[in-house]
Amino acid sequence: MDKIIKNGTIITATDTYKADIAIKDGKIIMIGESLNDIEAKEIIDASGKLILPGAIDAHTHLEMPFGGTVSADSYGAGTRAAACGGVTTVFDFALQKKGEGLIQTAEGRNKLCEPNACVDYAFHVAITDLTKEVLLELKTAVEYGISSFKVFMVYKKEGLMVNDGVMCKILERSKEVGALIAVHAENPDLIDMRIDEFLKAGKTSPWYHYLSRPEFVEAEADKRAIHWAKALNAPLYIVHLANKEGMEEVKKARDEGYEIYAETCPQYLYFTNEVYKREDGRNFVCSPPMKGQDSQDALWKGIKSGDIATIATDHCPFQSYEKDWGKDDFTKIPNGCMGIENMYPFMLSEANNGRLSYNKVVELCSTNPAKIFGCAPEKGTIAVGSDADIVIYDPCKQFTITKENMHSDVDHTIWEGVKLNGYIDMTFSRGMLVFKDGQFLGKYGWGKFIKRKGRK
Ligand code: DUC
Ligand code: ZN
Ligand code: ZN
Repeated sequence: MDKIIKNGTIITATDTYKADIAIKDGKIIMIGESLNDIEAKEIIDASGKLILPGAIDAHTHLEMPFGGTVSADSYGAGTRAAACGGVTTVFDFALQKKGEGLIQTAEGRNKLCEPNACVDYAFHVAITDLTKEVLLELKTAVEYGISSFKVFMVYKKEGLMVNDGVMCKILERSKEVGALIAVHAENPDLIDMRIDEFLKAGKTSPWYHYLSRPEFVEAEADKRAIHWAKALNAPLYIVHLANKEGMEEVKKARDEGYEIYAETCPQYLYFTNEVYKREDGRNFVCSPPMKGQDSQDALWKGIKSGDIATIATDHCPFQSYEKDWGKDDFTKIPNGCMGIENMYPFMLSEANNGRLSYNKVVELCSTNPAKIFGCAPEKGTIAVGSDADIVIYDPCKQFTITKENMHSDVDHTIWEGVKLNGYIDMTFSRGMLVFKDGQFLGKYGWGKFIKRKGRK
């Protein structure tokens, strides 16, 4: 054996039990009550610690051209921060350029990602130009191992948006080929109209970023997306759900038996729109924006009821000087925040504080994304035969997030000063130790592209 992790408490989405784990060639080979007779090159004592599957961040934007710049974490830096936050698989968004094929888009991004990734990764390709060829290629892309695609209902001026007709065509085709469509739901016409009014009135602070995209702007698009998915009986995944009315619509559709998945992000579970009144409010500018307390409460309720399927980060950070472009005009602030290193520790700290169970955190941050996006059971659980993507968590360690103890390339964090009850001790990616006691120990280029299964 390469490694045995002894004396820890294993947490999966369904079970909590004490056992030892034996690892060989990057896989979990054995799980047993006490693997004392097995020889191993290394024994890791996890007494008093929890052993969890590595998290899957199913929503990142690494070195992505956006907002007049490129998001500040490269594939190397972003996946390094991921490893240090217990994330062992990252799903990045690859934006299709006009005229490009879907596999071509993914392969283009892979050229940047493969030499640098510190953890395993996959791509959702964002469809921005639906030609006849692209419609046909959806099938080939699923066979290639890319089984999820994104559509934007916003970013019209930026050339990323698809209209309702295109969205419906994609949804219909996704059903035929066994793909899952993820949607960013906000209403662009309302946003543009409101931005125009605010700028004309000289209302330029980050608070007006929120007011240009308030609850109802997101809710309308959630409802529209769900309406089309229901009408076509196609599965749908709503990314970064942040509002109460949308949450209620998801719940209603799910209660009616439709396959609708909702993802939310840690920033919506911790911060509210009050952040936009702060001096550093521009650092929190992302889309959709943080919403009011009622929405945050509804998201937590959705977690409890099972109507939130996953937590992911929408990690898309920008440096302070880039955020400062919008000091006097919120429309000039590049949209996006950091979170890849904070998601799992934050959610686990909430579990440690009794807000939800550790099993539920594992389900939301690891098992569900693996199942929904076609990479279970290799990813997303602790089981014999699964990849040894493992986090050892110390529930007694107290941790305060600060820019200095983070591992991304960004010069600030919206999570500055947040205190966590419990923290990650170690992260293993396919059996290799990539994080220990605050230090990144991984390797650039270690991460592998994950070929995923389609839905049938
Ligand atoms: N929202 C952001 O805030 N950043 C990147 C893309 C997005 O949809
Ligand atoms: Zn988005
Ligand atoms: Zn996003």
